[in-house]
Amino acid sequence: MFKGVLFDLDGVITDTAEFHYRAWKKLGDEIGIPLDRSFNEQLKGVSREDSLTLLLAHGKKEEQFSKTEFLELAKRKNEYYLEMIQSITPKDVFPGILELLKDLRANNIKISLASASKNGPFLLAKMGLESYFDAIADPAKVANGKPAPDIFLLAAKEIGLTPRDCIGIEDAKAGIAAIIASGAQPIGVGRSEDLGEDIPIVPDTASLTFDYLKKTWQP
Ligand code: B16
Ligand code: MG
Repeated sequence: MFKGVLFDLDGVITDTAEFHYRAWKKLGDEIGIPLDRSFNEQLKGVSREDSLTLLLAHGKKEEQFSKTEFLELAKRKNEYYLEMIQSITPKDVFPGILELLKDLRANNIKISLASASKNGPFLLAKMGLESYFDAIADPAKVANGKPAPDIFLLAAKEIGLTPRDCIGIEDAKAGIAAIIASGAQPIGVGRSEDLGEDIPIVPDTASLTFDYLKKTWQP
């Protein structure tokens, strides 16, 4: 049986993936780089700076901004995003997640956050979920963002486990790749067209029950 679950946040615990999209879209419109939902799939799970690099390349404007301007754009996107997430409450936790966290705790399964977001601790506090988490891996402490395994390796380490004893849950292609590279077993939330045909996928978080996790676990 698995001993730990490594949770992505944006798009798995709550719908902040939508806010990230809207904040990037607002910034993109301002700098003349229109972006749609299909391109946005590439940004999911990817760090703020790496997302901006992808966005500028998408608009063929990589050369147009100095380092200082680049950092200003990343800051501006985060300000738009922060404005949007102020109103998040416990009611915004996705269906099934609270029950799953409670069941995991009742069964002595360790819970760790493996989010690329520097806003993760703020969001968990807003949703009243902090006390369910045994650890929050700090994305500022890892060298490489998703799809590299670093954040999942750290999330497992911080609960005293090897990723081989853990399930990782993700809504992003880069995140699934990161889970697989870490050695943990992935479960995707979303569509197999986006996340892969060869892993367990649920269409939404309501299907993420403790029983489902036990069923997908391969010793
Ligand atoms: P921030 P996750 C990721 O969170 C988001 O999916 C991604 O869109 C975002 O750019 C990244 O966090 C960094 O977030 O700008 O708040 O530090 O999906 O890994 O929980
Ligand atoms: Mg995500």
